[in-house]
Parts: sequence; structure tokens; C-alpha cells
Amino acid sequence: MRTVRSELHRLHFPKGELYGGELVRPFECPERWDYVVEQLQARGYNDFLDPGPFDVELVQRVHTPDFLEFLATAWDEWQKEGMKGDAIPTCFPARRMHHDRRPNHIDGKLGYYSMAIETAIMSGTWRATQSAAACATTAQKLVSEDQVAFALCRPPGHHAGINMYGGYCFVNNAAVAAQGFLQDGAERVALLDVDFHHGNGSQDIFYRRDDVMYLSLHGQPEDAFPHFLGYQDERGADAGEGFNVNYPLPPGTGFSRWFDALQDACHKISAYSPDALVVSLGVDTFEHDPISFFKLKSDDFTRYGEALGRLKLPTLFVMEGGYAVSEIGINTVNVLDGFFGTFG
Ligand code: OKP
Ligand code: ZN
Repeated sequence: MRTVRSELHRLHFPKGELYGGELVRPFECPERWDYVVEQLQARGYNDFLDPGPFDVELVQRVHTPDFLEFLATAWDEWQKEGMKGDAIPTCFPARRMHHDRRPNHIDGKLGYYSMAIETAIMSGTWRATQSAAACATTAQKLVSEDQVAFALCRPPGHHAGINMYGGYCFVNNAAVAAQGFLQDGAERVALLDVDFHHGNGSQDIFYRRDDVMYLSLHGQPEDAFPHFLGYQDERGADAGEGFNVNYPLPPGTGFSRWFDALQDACHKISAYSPDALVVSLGVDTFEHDPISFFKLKSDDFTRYGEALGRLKLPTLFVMEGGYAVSEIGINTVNVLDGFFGTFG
């Protein structure tokens, strides 16, 4: 298995995240990437590759051009206003305000395009974001040769919607990969999201489509970020009706309940008979994750990797969350080891 990763992720390291009423060092930090690389090497996954170019045309099939233009220029606009820190939104189109008229001022644009305020934009954010999306695309193309690949994306992507960023995400790497499979001839793609958080962005992008089935296991919206999407009754719309599957789970959920949901998801994936599987691989379901509330132990990641391998599908793993930083590599590579234990 080859891993596509880029050192350019290091260009994104905002100083602060507003958390608990304080600006703290962001949970989504560059060392996360280092710990994953270290564990991959320690367990013999030594085949690393840089990504090819950022494919604008492909990315525009999942995000709007105006949103991408905003991401590319937000930092410059922010700086032109003489702002000293990183760009953080402070003002939103809440209920009965205009959510479809885009303001000109950068303060207005930040609120218009974002879903949360923990995610700061800095000088290198756009370049890092492009490198992560490029990792997803390059790894997706490797799957046709190798059956399996890993896109070690940073920043992550699954909260980024059609024209919306937040939750540490700017461009939806997994969605770009799913779209890439379709462009390369796949008829159906399953996107399975095992990150602790609901991938509201992935759901948004594919909600009215039947060519990508989105399935997510996550902390229930009543209790967990992103709070405003991810209920079980969100089943897709129009052509996509029945192709969006949510498994919201309560605080304290341990492996046995989580794995029941995963097995149900696996049955639905098999019945859909996709040409490829994209796994949004967040390991923040871990018992010691600082911002999540599931109770998976490190060995449980191996067990569910085995279940994914039994699907016997061409599979792309795309890195999402995981904030117990010193264990992120162990848990991530446990999934891969489990996968190859049954996939062959
Ligand atoms: C990104 B990914 C809770 C604040 C939550 C955002 C978490 C983003 C997670 N008080 N902050 O899905 O791992
Ligand atoms: Zn997450």
C-alpha cells in the first residue's frame, strides 16, 4: 500500500482555536501528521509519495467556484484590512437574516462561508489545503493500480460542504476522491465516514445524488459537533433518497454498539455494490480523544479494519480527525493492519 502525503501541510498551523472561552493551541495540529508517518514506517508501510497538482476542475465538481476563490483570497483580504491575527469569523447569517447574499467585506464573507469559528485561516492555509486535496486525488488514482491506497490529508475535509468551511476543514478531500472515482469510470462509490464527528460537508455534497452513498457513524447531534446535521432521518433527497445513511450514537458509546452500527453499514455498502470505497478515516472515536465521547480502545481499530477488509472493495483511506495526538498513528495504522489481515 502506498501513502500519499505532502510536507506542505505544515503551512497551516493557526495560532489559536476558540475553545472553552479561551484561545488554545488548535487540536488539529501539524504533529498529528508526524505521528501517523512514524507509525506507518514502524510497521513497514514505507512507500510514500508526493501528490500531483491540485485538480481545479475536479474540485469544482464538489465545491462552487466562488467558494474556492474565497478560500484562495481570504488571507490577503484579511491582511488588507490590517488585521493582526489569523482570520476568524465573528458574525453569521442566523435565522431570518440573509444567508444567500454575500457581503463584500471580509468579515461578512468569513461568516457567509463558515459553519463554526474554531477554524482559523492563515497565510499558508490555502496552499496546505490544496496539497491535501491533491493527496486525495493522487491516492485515488493509485487505487486502480494497487486496489488500496492511503491519503494522509491535513487539513482534514469532511466538514467542508458545497460552499462552506469549518470544523478544521476547507476542501472535502474524501468527496474530491469519490468524485475522482466517478470521473475515472466508476458508476457507484460508497463513502463511509468513521470519524467521531458527522461529515456534514460530505452529506451536503452528495445528498441529492445516488452515485455516491454516504454512510456515517458519529456522536449524535444533540450532544456532538457539528450539532446541526447528522440525524438518522436525513436519508437523502430527490435521486439521492435512501443513499444517505446516518448512525448517530450517544455519549459513552463503546465498541460493541459502535461495531453493530458498522456492520449494518457494511451490509448496506455490499448491497449497493459500489465500484470503490472511500473511508473517511478519523480516529477520534478513541477512548482518550480530548474532544470526543466514544470509548474505542486501540485494539478495536484493528477489529473494525478487519471488517472493512472483508468488503473486498478497491479502497481509499482518507485521513480525517484524531486528537489524542500521541496515539493517532497507532490507531490509524491498526485500522490498516486489520484491513490487510482480511483483504489479503
Ligand atoms: C473535526 B473532525 C466542541 C467544539 C468542536 C470542532 C471539532 C472539529 C472536528 N466544543 N470543535 O471531524 O475531526
Ligand atoms: Zn472528527
